[in-house]
Amino acid sequence: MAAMTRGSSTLFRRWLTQQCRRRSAAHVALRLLPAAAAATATPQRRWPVRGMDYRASPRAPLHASAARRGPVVQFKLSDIGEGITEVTVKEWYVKEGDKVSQFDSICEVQSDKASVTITSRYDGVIGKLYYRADDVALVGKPLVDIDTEPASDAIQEEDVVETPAMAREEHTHQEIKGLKTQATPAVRRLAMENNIKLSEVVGSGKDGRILKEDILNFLAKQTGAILPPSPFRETASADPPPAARPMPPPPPRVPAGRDSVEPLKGFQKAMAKSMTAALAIPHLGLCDEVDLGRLVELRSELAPEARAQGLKLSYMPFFIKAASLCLARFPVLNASLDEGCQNVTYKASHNIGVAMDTDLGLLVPTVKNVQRLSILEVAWELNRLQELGAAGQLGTADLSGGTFSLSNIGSIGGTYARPVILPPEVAIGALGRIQVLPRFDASGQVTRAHVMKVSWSADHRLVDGATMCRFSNTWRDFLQNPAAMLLHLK
Ligand code: CO6
Repeated sequence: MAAMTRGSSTLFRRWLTQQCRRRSAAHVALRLLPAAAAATATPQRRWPVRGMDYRASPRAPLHASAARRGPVVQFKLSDIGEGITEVTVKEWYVKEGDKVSQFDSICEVQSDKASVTITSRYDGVIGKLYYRADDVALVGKPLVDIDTEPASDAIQEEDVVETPAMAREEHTHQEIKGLKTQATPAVRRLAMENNIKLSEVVGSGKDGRILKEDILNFLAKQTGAILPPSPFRETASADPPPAARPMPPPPPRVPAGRDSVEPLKGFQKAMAKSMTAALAIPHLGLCDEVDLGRLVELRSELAPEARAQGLKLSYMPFFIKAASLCLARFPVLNASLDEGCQNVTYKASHNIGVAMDTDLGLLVPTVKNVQRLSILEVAWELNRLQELGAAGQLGTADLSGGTFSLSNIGSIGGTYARPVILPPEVAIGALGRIQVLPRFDASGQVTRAHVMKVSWSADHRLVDGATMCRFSNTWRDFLQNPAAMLLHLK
């Protein structure tokens, strides 16, 4: 069997290289397309970004006509969709007195569903900010005043444009003295804070994009400062194993000896809401252990090759794909129950939510249609979601539509967990850390096994223990014999 695993892994490796090449080309094309579109778009264009609701915001014809005379335009926070009525202002990219151009990022706001960048439709000067960072801003209420330029032909009827933060780079084209500068809002902010004009900085990124390093270098040249080492993340391979990760310092939030009361906001508020709803679900629990020896071997062969193509191949894509193969056999675990427990909907798509530990708290972005994806495609998608999660830029589309979830608590060192179902889903699995432990093999000899504990929770109104156990056994078998998954790959 080991020989079979090795033989099939060679085949798999060849196939992986092809897929990586194909994927890289597609990835580049996808990234270029919107940028090209942005460069040629008229100012009126609303950006077609996946997952956002593009319903027209309330019109403000007064602004349009008044702005042509160069008045102060009062931006109101317009409807973001999804029934969102309030957002938290995460960060301002401008301050009062700043000059802004169309498409410049003004601020980033956070709802309980997504992070959204508000961009300017006007050329002008910021007159007033109605909120401070961390304040709660209300939909329909003023967000910012802009003294528009009399000659501005950019006046629109809508108050603000909302774009999901994940698409920010596509909105950062700016014309300054005839030169187009490209930079992310964070880089613009850094420039702004240091009174640096982007038009004076030479960008070292793709197509002349200005990077954070360019700003720091510019600053260093101006001040003669010595730069610290690049703050950009090392590759995944340089990460220490989970158990060896240094403990992050505790945030100094509560002054010693004093209680502090803070309102729940954003994702934390959403977690409180969904976990309260989860209390209404009678959970059944089932735990088992999986010997991942062969998967550990297979991944160690494949990961360097994937890494060479710019992809981090962790264990998760295998766990996710194995779950999807099992959901095809046990569709009741990829279903939802209506409120009165009268009907069950069996979902056609395997949209597998992955619990993610981010600076904003626990988020569960979903890898969509896993039933149609290869393990490699799942890995690319997971990489994308992790990057967005790390940057606090996951949008509504990525955070909704889940049909089943996995929580890898092992990646932060946990061994056992009791996962809580995310309604309207009916099942979730928690995965512990892979430990090297002694186990008996088939001939009764003690061997080194790579053991991972898995804990499942299912909605007992719909799922019985035997079904959950059969699902778990099938999932375990796929992962104990990963070569068997090859037979199901398309
Ligand atoms: N064991 C051992 N090693 C692991 C494991 C386990 N379970 N999981 C990941 N890793 C390794 C992984 O292979 C990487 O190793 P190298 O490739 O050699 O560098 C490394 O740890 C880092 O992996 P990473 O976390 O970056 O990627 P992965 O794809 O495994 O996981 C993720 C992605 C989004 C799941 C993860 O980053 C994450 O956020 N995990 C925390 C999830 C969480 O917070 N769950 C709790 C939710 S609340 O469920 C809950 C019931 C309660 C407890």
